[in-house]
Amino acid sequence: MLRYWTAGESHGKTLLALIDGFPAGVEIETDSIDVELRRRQGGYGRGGRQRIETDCVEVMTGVWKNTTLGSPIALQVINRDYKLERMEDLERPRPGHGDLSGSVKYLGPVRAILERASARETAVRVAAGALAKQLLARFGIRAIGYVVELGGIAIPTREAPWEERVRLRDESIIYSLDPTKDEEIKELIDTTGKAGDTLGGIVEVCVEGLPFGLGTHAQWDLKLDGRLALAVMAVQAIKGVEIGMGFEAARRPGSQVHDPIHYDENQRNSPNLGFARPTNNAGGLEAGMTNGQPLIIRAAKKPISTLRTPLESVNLKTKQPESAEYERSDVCAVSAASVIVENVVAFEIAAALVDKFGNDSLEEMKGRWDLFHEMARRR
Ligand code: EPS
Repeated sequence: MLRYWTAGESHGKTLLALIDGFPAGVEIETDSIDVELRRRQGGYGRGGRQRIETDCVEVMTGVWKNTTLGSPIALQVINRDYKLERMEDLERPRPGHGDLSGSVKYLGPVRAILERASARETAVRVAAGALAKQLLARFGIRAIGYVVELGGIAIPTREAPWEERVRLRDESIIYSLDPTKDEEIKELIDTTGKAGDTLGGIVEVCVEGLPFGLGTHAQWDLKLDGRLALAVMAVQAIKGVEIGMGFEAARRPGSQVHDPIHYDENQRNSPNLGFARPTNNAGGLEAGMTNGQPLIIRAAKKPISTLRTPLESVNLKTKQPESAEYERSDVCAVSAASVIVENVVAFEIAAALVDKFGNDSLEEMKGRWDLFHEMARRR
């Protein structure tokens, strides 16, 4: 089983990820993890914190001569803005944040909740996902995340070769596949920020190169769509997840939803084993298993809940009405969410991959991958 936990507070000393069950024999490159960390810090509309931090990963355990040992891997991203001991508590909880429910639940200060609830923690989730991507790359599996809607403005995606999509996404200041929309969205972010308000949006992740049979139909908590939904919903500020056609499938008859099955001998050696599908409304998952098609998953992110023009709240001591607290924050972190969702999805795919092909060593996984594909083609 491949899994991970994180630890760390937003303004604490450090952020940690402890990864268990990562196979031995995978050569690790920290530079490409750092690229993902820098992307997470970017995107138009981010706040002052990102000018303080230059996130980079340190691999603390589980690696020898740049190669994984099969033992637990601890990753660290140090907070430059470590100041937790000097920070005060908050008295007026921010609507939308965990301030109120957390301080009631733990019978303690708001600071204790917000420091861990903050999306700063996603830095190490991205690091864990970026590490998992290095395993996926050995099997030709790759993931790309991009913004498809921001502040109510829809941004078209496009059918284009992988490298072209990566180029467009990296060109866009908000990480969409249509940089010509950047200016309009930049203006919206600027005017929203000036008004002391914040914006949400929708991000999409596409994973290509997936084999048949990751996940299973056999038990509810092992279905891959369920596991992906958990991982994505568990990202701060995510309020909804769709796979493939998503909610739109509920509005159409079956004939306009389900993807017909064709067979094309020429595609026999590709991940779909020749079972070509003219459409991919299922988003690569049927009955909780991958079906050889690309995975398409979307997530809706609510606007950041810290508002410079605050909403009504209550002073927790006096119970009198007062405006909510404001602490330095972002106007919009939807671009960052596209990086985070891409990486948490990558981790779940890697976990499903080791469920199917084992996780002792990369060499054994590869052998079992080849054997499975040979057997599946022979059927
Ligand atoms: C974040 C760091 C935080 C916030 C943001 C995400 O830094 P700070 O609180 O020091 O300004 O910018 O956190 C939130 C959106 C939140 O609600 O807490 C980051 O690194 O992603």
